[in-house]
Amino acid sequence: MLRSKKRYLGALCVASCIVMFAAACGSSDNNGGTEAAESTTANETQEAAEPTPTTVPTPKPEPTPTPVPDQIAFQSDRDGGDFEIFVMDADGTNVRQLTESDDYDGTPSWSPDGEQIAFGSRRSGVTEVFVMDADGTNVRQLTDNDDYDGVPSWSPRGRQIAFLSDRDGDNEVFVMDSDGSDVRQLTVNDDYKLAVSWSPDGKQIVFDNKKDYDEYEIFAMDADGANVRQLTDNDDYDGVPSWSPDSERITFASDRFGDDEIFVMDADGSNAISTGQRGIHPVYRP
Ligand SMILES: [Ca+2]
Ligand SMILES: [Ca+2]
Ligand SMILES: [Ca+2]
Ligand SMILES: [Ca+2]
Repeated sequence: MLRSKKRYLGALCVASCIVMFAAACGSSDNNGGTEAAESTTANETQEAAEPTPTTVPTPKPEPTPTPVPDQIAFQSDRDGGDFEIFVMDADGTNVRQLTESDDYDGTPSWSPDGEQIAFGSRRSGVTEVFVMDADGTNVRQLTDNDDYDGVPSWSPRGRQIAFLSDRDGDNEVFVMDSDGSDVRQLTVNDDYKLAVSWSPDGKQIVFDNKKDYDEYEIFAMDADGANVRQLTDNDDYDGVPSWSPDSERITFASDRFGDDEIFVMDADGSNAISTGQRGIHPVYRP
């Protein structure tokens, strides 16, 4: 009984609202107020007995977004000895240790969907590229040979991983599918490399290349290794490049003015300017 009474009152309220709205819109003469009031009373009784109109829009509750805090992966030897990989919320809280080995674990790279982390580890004797789930479980070894393989950089769509390997005697840029298959060597020369970064649009890979320390220069190439372009050319250090989110700029470190400073240039190497800030290893926020 109580429920049917509530339903009745609810229908009554809806009906009167509709009628009042119609009356306010439709009445144009001076007696409208009185007439509207009268007809409201009459219609209330009549419409209350009829089914509740289905044209009244029912406001849908807005879904409440679940905030996922920005996270940062990093390597640290805070426990002494070898390095491990950690993840924290971007405000420095909620630090979790992801690796636990007696050897080097470092250079973490997030998969684009944030579900996995590629990294370099020396746990099998020489540094190799590994992948783990973002909680540190399900570790898979992607490279397995007697030479250095490290510094992985995930492609923007997550299908491939660029990395450095010295399997031909010095570090070169390689690419493999994200399951470790189909390894391709992209650069061939006698120089050493420290960093590799895939452009967010997927089209280019930038890397640094040195003949000796002072001659580190930055190069870019198409993602298949073709069309290598030298972007810097001077007698000073230029290294550890990283793409802007729109793939149109590159940030890097250079000591061309004395100290290591953070620079920015266009993707073709033009318009290189110093930010005036000392530092190394700059990375744009995605
Ligand atoms: Ca370790
Ligand atoms: Ca190896
Ligand atoms: Ca080589
Ligand atoms: Ca240089």
